[in-house]
Formats: sequence, C-alpha cells, structure tokens
Amino acid sequence: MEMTFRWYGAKEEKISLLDIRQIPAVNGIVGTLMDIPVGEVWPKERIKALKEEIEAAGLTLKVIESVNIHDDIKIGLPTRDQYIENYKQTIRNLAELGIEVICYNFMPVFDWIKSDLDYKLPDGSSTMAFIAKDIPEDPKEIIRKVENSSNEFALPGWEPERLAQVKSLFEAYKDVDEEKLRENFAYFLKAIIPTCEEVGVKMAIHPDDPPYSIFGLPRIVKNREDLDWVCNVVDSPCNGITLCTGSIAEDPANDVYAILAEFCKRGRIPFAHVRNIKFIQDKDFYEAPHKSEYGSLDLYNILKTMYDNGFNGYIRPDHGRMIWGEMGRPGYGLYDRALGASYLNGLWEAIEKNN
Ligand code: CS2
Ligand code: MN
Repeated sequence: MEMTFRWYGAKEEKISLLDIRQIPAVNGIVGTLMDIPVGEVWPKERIKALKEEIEAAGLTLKVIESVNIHDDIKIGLPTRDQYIENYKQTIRNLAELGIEVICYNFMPVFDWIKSDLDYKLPDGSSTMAFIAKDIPEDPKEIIRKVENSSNEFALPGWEPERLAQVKSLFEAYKDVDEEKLRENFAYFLKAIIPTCEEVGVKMAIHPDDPPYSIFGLPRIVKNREDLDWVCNVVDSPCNGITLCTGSIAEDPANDVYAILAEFCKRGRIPFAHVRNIKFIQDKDFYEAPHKSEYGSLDLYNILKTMYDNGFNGYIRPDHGRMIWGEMGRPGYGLYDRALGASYLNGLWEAIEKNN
C-alpha cells in the first residue's frame, strides 16, 4: 500500500507541495494537468515539468487523476477515433515519465453530483452532501449552484466552457442509453488497453457518483455487476478500477466490503479512494470524517478487507471537510484530508502488525 494525496497543480491550488510533504507517511502525489482541454494530447514536456516539480519537493508522481474522456467518445461519434488516438498518445507520454496508474470516469455530461458543497455539520465544519429533494430538476440550476459554492476554485469535470453548452450536450446524449454507452465504453477500452499493456500503465475506472441515474443520464459503473462487466470486456490487469468507497457505498444496495474483496482478489484495484459517508435517510448522505464512528462505513473493515485480499496499490484519502477556517476547493482542503491520511495509515499499521 502506498499513501498518496491529490494535488491540482501550483496554479490551481493554495496547498503547496511542501505542505503535503509534511503529512506523515504520504509519499505520492496524485497529479493532473487541469488546463489541458479534454481530448487533447498531454505534452511530454508538461508531464516532465510536473514530475520534476513534485520530485523536487521530495514526493513521487505515479498516479494521474484524471485524464478525462471526450464526450464524442462517450456518445460514439465518428470523431471519436481521433480522440482515442490522442488518448493513446497521452498514455504513452505518461508511461514514458513513469506514470503507473490513470484514474478516469465514464459519466456523461457531469462528473460527481452533490446537492450541497457547503453542508454544515454540528461541529462547525462544512462538507458536501447529496440530498435528493435539493437536486434541482433543471441541470442548469445545479451548474449554477456548484459554480456559486466552489470558493472560486475550478472543479475537475465541471469545465465551465463545456457546461455552458449543457443544453446541446444533453441533446447530443439523447440517444445514448445504458446499452449504447456500454458499447461505446467497450469500443474505447478495446482500443486503448493494448497500448496500456505495451507501455505498462493501468487504467482505473472511477465509479459513478452517485451510482444511479440522475437527470435521466445513463450510468454504467455503479455496482458489482457493472465492475465485473468492465473487467471482462477486456480481460487484462491493465483494465482496472479506482475503488472509491464513498461513491460505491452511496447506493446502500452495494456491499462495498464484498466488492473490495472480490476485485482485490482478482488483482483489479490498482488505486483506491477511501472515505466515509453518513446516511441521513434513504439514499441521502453527507461526506463524514474518515473515522468509522462518524459515518456509515467501517473503515477498519474496509482496509482489513483490502489487506486480506492482497491489495498492493495506491490509496488516497478522498474528500475531506472544511475545518479550522480553511476556504479551499470543496472536498479538497488540506487539513481534513491530512487527518484522513493519518487515520488510514494508523489503521493499516495496526492491521499489518496484527498479521
Ligand atoms: C471524484 C471525482 O474522487 C473524486 O473526487 O468524486 O471527481 C473523480 O476524481 C473523477 O470522477 C475521476 O475521473
Ligand atoms: Mn472518489
């Protein structure tokens, strides 16, 4: 297991690499190049500069989150082939600079969706929440809400230029049902996984967040069956999963422990996001502090299951709350994620020593 921390880049962050370097036992950065438009090739020089910057701070860069996928690939337009070629070139460039894992998602239009980015908890901290009745009917409203409560930070997967066209985006997806989306996903994987095998990079699909349909959009990475489908459609260790405990567990019908056990055992989880969520009622929840007693998930059991089933990939704490007056990118402040990393490291040490 290697503990990592997501960092959006010096131009995008108030958090410095030196801050991260001081979190005990966090060695790796989960990096990105946020300014490169979706669909374009990531230039080698840019990746090299990022890697050197990170290494100069005493940290490593082995995981990228995310290389986003162009809508034309998800919709299945004839232009997808060029975007797939670009994606393959990005994979090659990343591999050349020592990247081992690429986290990505295959959700139409939106990345994660929450109803609140600033949900107050009784201890005075704030967090993100999903309360179904507060999700507006008009997707334009949710965009406005997210933009207004993001503390001025750009959010990955919520590119304003792209979402400005939300009406035409929805229009473009109108014939894409689950079956069609699955077909397009398979087409993409069949095209890129051989490149990954050639250069030694693992793709790691992030589950849909939330793991059920919203705004009538299809969702195809939402439960055990879907993950099994992904792993089988191109049966290769390079075709893996970013197991995000928070996202998968947002559907109470998903057994996150059984899913972890199965896919760790199958060697298909090169990267894990470990966070806790607290159900309020039905499927409504907020993102809780990592420690088990604060949420609905048992983090000890999560890590123990990973350990017992041979997990040896990268982990990061997932979203954290805003605490101690921090005004950061929602979900991605420094302090609560640092507490999360330390807690996860502590659990892991105890589990290791008990074995
Ligand atoms: C997620 C996503 O973990 C997260 O923050 O909620 O934003 C995730 O990074 C992407 O879906 C991966 O492509
Ligand atoms: Mn996640």
